[in-house]
Amino acid sequence: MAHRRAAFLLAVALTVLGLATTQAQLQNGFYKGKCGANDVEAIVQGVVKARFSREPAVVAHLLRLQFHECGVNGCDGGLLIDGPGTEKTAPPNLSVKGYDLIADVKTELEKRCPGVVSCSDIEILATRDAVRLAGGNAYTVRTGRRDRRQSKAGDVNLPGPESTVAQATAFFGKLGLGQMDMVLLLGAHTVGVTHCSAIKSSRLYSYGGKAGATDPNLDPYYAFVYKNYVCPNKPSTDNTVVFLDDQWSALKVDKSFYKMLQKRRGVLSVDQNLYGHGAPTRWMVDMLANTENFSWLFPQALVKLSEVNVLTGAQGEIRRVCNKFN
Ligand code: HEM
Ligand SMILES: *[C@@H]1O[C@H](CO)[C@@H](O)[C@H](O)[C@H]1NC(C)=O
Ligand SMILES: CC(=O)N[C@H]1CO[C@H](CO)[C@@H](O)[C@@H]1O
Repeated sequence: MAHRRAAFLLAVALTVLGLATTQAQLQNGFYKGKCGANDVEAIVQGVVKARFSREPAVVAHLLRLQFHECGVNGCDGGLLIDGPGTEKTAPPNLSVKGYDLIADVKTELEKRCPGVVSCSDIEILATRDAVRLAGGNAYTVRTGRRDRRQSKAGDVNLPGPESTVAQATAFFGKLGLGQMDMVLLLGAHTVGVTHCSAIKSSRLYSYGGKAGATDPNLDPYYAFVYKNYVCPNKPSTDNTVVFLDDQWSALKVDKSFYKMLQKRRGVLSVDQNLYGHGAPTRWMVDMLANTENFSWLFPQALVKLSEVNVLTGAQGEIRRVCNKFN
């Protein structure tokens, strides 16, 4: 009898705990009815759409922003805080863009319902909208994230462009993401650019630290084009822009990235390594290049990334402006 009562009380306690945690979880349409008669997600979409029509590269800016946001202490708005000493000021930030778009969306929302929509949710919603505008599938994201009152440059430990599959896998593993998620998320390199500085020494002119050596994993025709036309070996080309994917679909969210890897035309080593001989990820690249699965698997991976270590409920805050704590 006593046992049964104890079991019953335990069940009640677990239910109450369960409810308490459910309350503090992300939800579909969290902002419905919370911004007067306004549709928060439609407002975000409107701003992204207007920007996209004059600056299609915004899809690349936002995808990278979501990675640098969620990959460091979770999707908590920490990347957006102005320095000194914040995540934004760490070296890998140098080329992250899209901050101004997040600020524009925030301004629009604050006019209608101040203090309601978090900056971290804006980042995730805006990226979702941009992916769709750039030819990706539409997808639903849950909302209700809160913004962290902390942002430290010292926490930024993102992998470098020459990472091996093992190193990259370990990084994504710490975020709770598997190898397939990683291969899908690196598919974001189907849009956007890098700079010659990221490939000159490592791939074109001193592979493996050997002066004059070219990376044998790079298609010889591409190596020729890069060396002679795009990134000639002189300092002035360091900031020359190179598309991460092929020139013809460089701003389209599609599976072409994986087709490039099959031809040894991945730009960054970290990308081409996914298709290395004997790499555990090689079959995934083939599968994504040879099927239409990327269109629906990519959104799923983005959603997983968007839910890494989020704050909800009464945690954190809703910032008034995205680049400063309240
Ligand atoms: C091992 C993981 C990764 C590494 C080492 C890596 C590295 C890089 C590097 C070196 C650049 C070029 C930066 C520059 O020269 O300006 C870049 C650009 C980019 N990355 Fe990644 N990345 C990784 C994962 C991701 C993920 C998970 C996403 C998104 C889901 C992403 C999205 C992008 C985008 C869209 C760009 C182009 C940005 C633009 O054109 O503005 N990356 N990445
Ligand atoms: C990808 O698509 C093929 C058929 O198009 C299917 O057989 C396969 O199971 C899919 N892979 C994954 C990981 O969903
Ligand atoms: C926008 C921004 O804060 N950029 C900073 C990125 O980090 C470097 C130092 O690594 C700063 O000099 C930039 O100002």
